[in-house]
Amino acid sequence: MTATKPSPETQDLADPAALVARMRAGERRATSRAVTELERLSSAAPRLLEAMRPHLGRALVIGFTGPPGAGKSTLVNAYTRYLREENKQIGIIAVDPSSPISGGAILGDRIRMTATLDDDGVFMRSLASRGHLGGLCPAAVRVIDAFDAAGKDIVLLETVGTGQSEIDVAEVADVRIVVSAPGLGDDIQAMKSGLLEVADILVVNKADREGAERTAQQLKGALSLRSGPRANVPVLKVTATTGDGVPALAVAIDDFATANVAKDATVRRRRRARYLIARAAADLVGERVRHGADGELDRLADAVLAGTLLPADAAGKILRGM
Ligand SMILES: Nc1nc2c(ncn2[C@@H]2O[C@H](COP(=O)(O)OP(=O)(O)OP(=O)(O)O)[C@@H](O)[C@H]2O)c(=O)[nH]1
Ligand SMILES: [Mg+2]
Repeated sequence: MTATKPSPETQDLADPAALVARMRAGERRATSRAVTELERLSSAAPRLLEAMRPHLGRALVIGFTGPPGAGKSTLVNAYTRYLREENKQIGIIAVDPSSPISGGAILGDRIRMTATLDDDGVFMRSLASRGHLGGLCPAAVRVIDAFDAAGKDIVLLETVGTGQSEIDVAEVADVRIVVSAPGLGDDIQAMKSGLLEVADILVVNKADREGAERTAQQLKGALSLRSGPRANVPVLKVTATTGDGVPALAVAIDDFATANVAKDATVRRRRRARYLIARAAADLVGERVRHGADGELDRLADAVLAGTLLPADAAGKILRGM
């Protein structure tokens, strides 16, 4: 009998510490393997995370969110080029809200993120936010850890700003950049409500287009209505396609990080862990409400209909029964 030769995957995973060492030495295949295992939360993931733990906490996570088509991918590409001039090691995570089947946006990102091609200092991974309604997926947090363990200095995280995702980005990223552009119409209205709340820096991209200055003034106007630190959020005009304005954005990011990002890695990583717990809790409650305790749920629904119980109080009852 001949023993079957172990596959490269099995070999990679047999010794997680060796895999992490190879990641840190810049071996792309090793990083790719780790990212895939963590993304899928495979059976190898816990041991891998254990081997990574001593190396976690260095990477700065910068989130880019904003309406579809604002130019987030193009900007991430331009900023990556800038950071590569400074010899920074970069990890990019693009969360694709579309179905995992279409794949269209992922292909588009690859085309726009040309800085990631043929450069060993850049590693990019697209994730589908399956079932998470456009929100960030918990898998993204694990991929951040993989990039961090691989020695990336900066992780750039792109998500489309729809509903849940801006809240998620706010919790996960150390620096939050909201990207808008002229001509997005009603999206500016939407940004005023949700996205503005989470922005550390506002970018008006497509500054080469008519209306960019007006968009910038509108955003400044909306910001001036708030009090406290949110009133001082910088609004920067950028042309991602040419790179105009990217150095000024880089300075603004550095300034923000120096002044506001906790030096203590535990503080930053704790926020991400809290996000993961909250997401898991929300999933559990959702499961329970949808699949468990049908009779109880109907009873509570009738009470809500009768006006004797508020939906939030009904949710509290379900939670206490868990
Ligand atoms: N004129 C101009 N066009 C730009 C600029 N930046 C991006 N674009 C174009 O805008 C379109 C959308 O750019 P993307 O970078 O894919 O935008 P996105 O926000 O990542 O889009 P989604 O990920 O689909 O939400 C592309 O056709 C880009 O070439 C810019 O600075 N000026
Ligand atoms: Mg994009």
